[in-house]
Amino acid sequence: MIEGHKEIEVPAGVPVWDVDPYDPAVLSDPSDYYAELRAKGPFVYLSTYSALACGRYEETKEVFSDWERFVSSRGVGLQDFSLEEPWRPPSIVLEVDPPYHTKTRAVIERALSPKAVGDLKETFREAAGKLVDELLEKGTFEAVEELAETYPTTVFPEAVGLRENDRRRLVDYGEMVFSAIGPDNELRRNAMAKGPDVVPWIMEQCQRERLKPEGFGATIYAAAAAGEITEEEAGMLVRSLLSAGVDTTVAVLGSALWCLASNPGQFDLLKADPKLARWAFEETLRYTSPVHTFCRTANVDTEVSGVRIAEGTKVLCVLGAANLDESHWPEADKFDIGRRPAGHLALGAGIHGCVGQNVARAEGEAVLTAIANKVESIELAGQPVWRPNNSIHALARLPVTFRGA
Ligand code: OVV
Repeated sequence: MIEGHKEIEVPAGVPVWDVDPYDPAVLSDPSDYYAELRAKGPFVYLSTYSALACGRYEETKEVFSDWERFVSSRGVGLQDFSLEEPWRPPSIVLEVDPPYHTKTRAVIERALSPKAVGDLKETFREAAGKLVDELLEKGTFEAVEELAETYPTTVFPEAVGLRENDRRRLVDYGEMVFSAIGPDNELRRNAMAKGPDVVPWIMEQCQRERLKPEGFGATIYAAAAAGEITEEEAGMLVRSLLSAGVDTTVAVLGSALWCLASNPGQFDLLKADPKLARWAFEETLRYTSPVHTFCRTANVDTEVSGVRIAEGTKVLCVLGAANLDESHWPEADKFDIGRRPAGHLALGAGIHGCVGQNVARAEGEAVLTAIANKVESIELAGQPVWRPNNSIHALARLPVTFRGA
């Protein structure tokens, strides 16, 4: 066993590479690793982890979306749940396959439906306008803490219907679940050390009586009342919202600000037409891939692009590399809000594609529209610092200056 999964042989024709994709230095600045991964071939064998990795668009999409051959029920990190006990009871939507997945996915999809999210848009816009006004007042501020973390941890717990909010615990739980999707390295162990403080609080907030009568949580519990799922399953689906809904949106908002601050020409285009906010958000997803890597596990002996993949093989699907693949994206390394990057893999693909994407887009559009309408210029006020995480690509610090009209 290596990192909780079966040791595999190097498939014929696959280059062996000794890079550690989970080295904090690589995680903080992954573009050379992404480029080399794509250049080496459709797959590489990572000797550090005895796993395959792919970063070209076609293969990454194929492996990531084929749930029959490449299952999620054996874990979407390096650990194979059929061989090792996971750190928490597995997610009943992320870490399962059909037919069970179909049932839980339907419930969570209903809770986060376009209609449910549409009803929140005005609240999201108001919150964004107010926050951007406050930041304009400050002028120079720390955009990760004061914008990227503040905004989602204000509007999202409210949308879920949490009676109690604890920004720090929500952010720390996100850090834990996303670092868990990786090897047992120092990053993972540091994140896990917060478990005793954070996990009981999170589990408590998932209970029916801790949720308001309106919100995503209430809709999920309504499915339990209707007999579609059990109360326990409802609690687990609320846990999924709290697992996946915070660190992802924190990451993308910080990265969007970074993209606009470092590409003033693109910010000018956004200002000239604030309706481009949704495309600026989408291009930020493609360009920065807030979830950089998730794994799948081959559940059968199979073949992709002529490469034999044995049952039990862990495949790192490097979404961040696929989203910058120059053979799929013209001028892939350019942040271009005019691009309309349909088909990017930042929200995954196939049956496990991000179920919260309507919520994420509503948050992103609200914030970017408020910025486009109110802010005259965005400038970096210091060096951006990245925050290495085993599956999230996010900034730790981003000092910026907003100037108003
Ligand atoms: C880290 C993550 C992503 C998506 C879903 C979940 C967790 C979950 O707990 O369902």
